[in-house]
Amino acid sequence: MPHLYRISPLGPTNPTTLSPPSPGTAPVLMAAKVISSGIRYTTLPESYVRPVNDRPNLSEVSNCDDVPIIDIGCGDRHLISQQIGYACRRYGFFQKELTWRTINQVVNHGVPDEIVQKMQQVGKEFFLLPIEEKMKHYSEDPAKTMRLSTSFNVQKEQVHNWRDYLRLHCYPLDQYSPEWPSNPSYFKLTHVEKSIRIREYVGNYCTAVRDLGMRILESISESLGLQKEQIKTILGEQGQHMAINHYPVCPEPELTYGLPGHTDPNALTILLQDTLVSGLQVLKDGKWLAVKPCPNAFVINIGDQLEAVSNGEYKSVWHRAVVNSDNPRMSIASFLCPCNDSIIRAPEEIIKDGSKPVFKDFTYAEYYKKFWTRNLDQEHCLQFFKNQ
Ligand SMILES: O=C(O)CCC(=O)C(=O)O
Repeated sequence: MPHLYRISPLGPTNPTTLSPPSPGTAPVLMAAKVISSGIRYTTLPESYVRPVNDRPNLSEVSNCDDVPIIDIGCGDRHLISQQIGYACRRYGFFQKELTWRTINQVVNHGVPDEIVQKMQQVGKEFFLLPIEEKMKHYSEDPAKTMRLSTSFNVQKEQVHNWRDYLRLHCYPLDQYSPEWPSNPSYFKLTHVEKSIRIREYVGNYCTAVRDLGMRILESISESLGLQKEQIKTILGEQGQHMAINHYPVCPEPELTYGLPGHTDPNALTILLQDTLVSGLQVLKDGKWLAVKPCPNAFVINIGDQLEAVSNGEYKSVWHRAVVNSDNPRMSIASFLCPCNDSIIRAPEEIIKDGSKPVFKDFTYAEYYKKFWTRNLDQEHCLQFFKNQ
């Protein structure tokens, strides 16, 4: 049966024929909810236009020149944890009045170039697939473990974001990789070979990034004066998700976001930026600053769970993605997420004598549920879990 997609409310008002009918089949009138549909927009559809007081003001954004760069492969554990601690505290704990939160970049990270390039290739090729192929994976249900979607939370939000994304659960690999898309196609490969290839490329990347994330968590633990394994123990058997974000060329980038300002609900995010096209911005002293892509580096964001586990000493970073009218942009975010049943609680060692922990105890499942009931750009979700 042909797939018929309605554009409303996410796209132009009239459905558009995007692909010619295949020989011998009925014409497929198709228009997609996603924005990577092949339509070249000349104006921004109404549902993406932000109110005047909530626009990116791109001309006022300057470059962030001092994102700490940490050589994670230097072999000196003590130095790494000192640098991570410094980066995490720098504007978070010691200068609490500032809104700059914790973001840093790691180089010499041990994820081989070839694995990174293949991952980027898969991401790019996926979003170049014909719309009908991509839409096989479309869903607006955040509970799905593999889905193509758009914006952020289309069922809840008032204004949409100029982003499509493929979201994959990645750990345990054996459990989730069989449900990943078996396209993009690699020339001259059989269907079976193709699906092996994508699973191999993406799977290798996931494994390498997970290993990097675990090493960073150990350093973070040590930087807080805790045992190396302590934070990992609190977080339990961590899940891992990936968002391959695709931001198509946008006709009016001043009027919308790829993703509005938010912090990540998970523990740690390992972000692979597009090497050529900028778009990531972080909040510092109440101003948005652009983080230029740094070759061979991952951007590391502290997420809400590490803010809670560190008793608010390390802050989760406010960041956003802006779009542009010249080039599409891709970013690949890998999220390490506590086990659903883990009790998120700061260890006694880092709670000052006699004081109440900053946050109530909660499970990650509770937090994640709350996170998805909101719009991305609402009040910080951690506020709901604060001790009075
Ligand atoms: O595209 C980016 O640089 C940021 C992506 C992001 O914030 C996210 O996926 O949560």
